[in-house]
Amino acid sequence: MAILETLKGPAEVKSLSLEELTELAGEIRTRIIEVTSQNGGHVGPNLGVVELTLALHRVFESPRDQFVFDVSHQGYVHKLLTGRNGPEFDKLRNGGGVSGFLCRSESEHDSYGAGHAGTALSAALGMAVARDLNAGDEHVVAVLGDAALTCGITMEALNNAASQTKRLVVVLNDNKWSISKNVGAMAKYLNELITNPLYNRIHDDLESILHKIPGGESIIRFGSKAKKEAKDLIVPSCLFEKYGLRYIGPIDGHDLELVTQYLKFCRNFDEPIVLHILTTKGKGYDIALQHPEKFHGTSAFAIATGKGKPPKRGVPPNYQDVFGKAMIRFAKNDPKVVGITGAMSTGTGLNHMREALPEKFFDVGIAEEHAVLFAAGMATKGYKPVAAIYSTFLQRAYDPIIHDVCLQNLPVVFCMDRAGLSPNDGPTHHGLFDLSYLRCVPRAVVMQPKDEDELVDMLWTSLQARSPTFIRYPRGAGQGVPIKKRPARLSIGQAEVLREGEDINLWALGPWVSEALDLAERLKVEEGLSAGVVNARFVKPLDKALLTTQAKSSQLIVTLEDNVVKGGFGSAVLEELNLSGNSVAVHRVGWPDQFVDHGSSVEELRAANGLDTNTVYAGIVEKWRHTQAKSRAFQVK
Ligand SMILES: Cc1ncc(C[n+]2csc(CCOP(=O)(O)OP(=O)(O)O)c2C)c(N)n1
Repeated sequence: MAILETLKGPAEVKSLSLEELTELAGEIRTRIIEVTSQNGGHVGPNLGVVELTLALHRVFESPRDQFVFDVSHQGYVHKLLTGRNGPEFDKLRNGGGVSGFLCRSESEHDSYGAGHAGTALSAALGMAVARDLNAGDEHVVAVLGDAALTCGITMEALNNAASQTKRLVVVLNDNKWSISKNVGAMAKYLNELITNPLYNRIHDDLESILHKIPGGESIIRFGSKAKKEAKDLIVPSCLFEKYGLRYIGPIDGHDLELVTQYLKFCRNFDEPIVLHILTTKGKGYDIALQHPEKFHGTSAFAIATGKGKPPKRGVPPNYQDVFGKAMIRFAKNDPKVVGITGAMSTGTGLNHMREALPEKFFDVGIAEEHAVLFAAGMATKGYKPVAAIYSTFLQRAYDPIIHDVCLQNLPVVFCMDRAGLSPNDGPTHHGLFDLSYLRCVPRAVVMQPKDEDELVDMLWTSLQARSPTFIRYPRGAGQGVPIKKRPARLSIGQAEVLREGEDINLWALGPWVSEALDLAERLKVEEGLSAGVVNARFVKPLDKALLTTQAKSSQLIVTLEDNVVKGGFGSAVLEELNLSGNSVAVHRVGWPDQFVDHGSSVEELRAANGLDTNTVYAGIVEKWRHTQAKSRAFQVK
């Protein structure tokens, strides 16, 4: 029977021989490839950390000792070793299955949840300091990818670590890749650590250095294999040492025994220590090795070919591609238009620009705060920067949005991808808050297109604006409308009436617009109601004139949005009506005041949160009846 199937918990990893562990590593790889080929997921990062994760569980005692994985997209192996190899793993990233990230509510072995990059070192340091205050003796291990070092927060934590605790193990899992090839000076520096002959010279003196360091003897005992094969180094002049952490490595992160020995050494070390391991993204699956960017995170694929399912015929182009191609069009005609991404060129569609106009494309690394400030700086010199950042990751740049873009009134265009749900990724990735967090910022113009053609209009309009603009749009396919040859310049703050209504008016945003048209028709057919539909387009500024007119001419305004209801578009409508003294009934449709789990599809999650078409329809009808009953009661009085 396969070892993985019999494994009851991480403690059992300790009793396996090296041979059995090697077999187990193979089984884990097979399991991950099989499940991700069905469900999609982070294939490459997980195949790259199989030996590391086995070694962590060999050396430490989870959950007593705690692992903090950065992003935690590479946590599948940890899940498989900590009792989650059952049907829940078959349903990875789907409803009823385990999350694609570590999740505190999922297992006691997930000591820290994540999904955004750069959080591990700070959180691990906090845990280590709390342990020290409690006089505890458990270990805390932070596992960082090389790209975590492009995150400002990681550097802030690094600056703080040595002065706060004596015991913290940091594993730097260096595979040279972020999602794309890692960028910037830190990537070059890590490469230098691996290749610089100076360090290799120090390698030769390793034994004498190890004699002077507590625990070093154990590595010497482990023998010359470690020294020869893994370029063992202790580099006093390296960057981490300047920050006050000891540094050891780089070593081969796929040599299980070697990584185990080094982790044992780190475990007994009485200063914060960085263990630098070298791994290969996609290890054990040739196709992933050949296409590291695609297999960082992929949708379902055929194992034999690596190819995804062919797109269904007639599926419209997705918003990301429409955006990326429009960027090329506009940037070719205007030398001031530039595109900025925080390590997400393919996800956002800016990869089109990376290929076509590389001199106008800027990948700043996983550094959203910096991306926004960088854009602001360019805007002061007359450039028209377009920062393409997922809604969820833009949360990280809230202060620069307020302090550096809006307060300075700089014309930065924000293209907020993944506004709405990112179903398989779940709560760390849903973009359900941006309307609430942007609507309150003075000068921000906030909009959402009803389709991909209007996205191009909004981009064009924003590039002409002299103030900050924010365009949000969902993941995936557009509505299938043709893209006009010449984009339209929209009038900022003007909504579009798509259907007139005397009883009810549905004010919808984005994908809800086409849904609202269906709802309006159903209200007519089933309830005999005259329901109008407005493509709101702008959440800020709102089309106040149209809103107040409709507030007087109809009896119910319904708002529909992919944002939390609290503080979102519907709240803006309520506030406006209140300010203008209109007491028309308002019914808000949007996401509830809770974190929305991961699930198989948008439809599944909408149904689970009362947002499927039938429930939304029933809610509108109920509100309408309630409004009528109230007005009848008022007339009787
Ligand atoms: C704040 C933030 N921005 C962007 C992302 C998207 N993202 C997920 S993983 C990843 C790359 C991580 O690279 P690395 O840490 O080196 O780990 P690897 O996948 O190479 O093991 C990025 C950019 C994110 N999760 N969080």
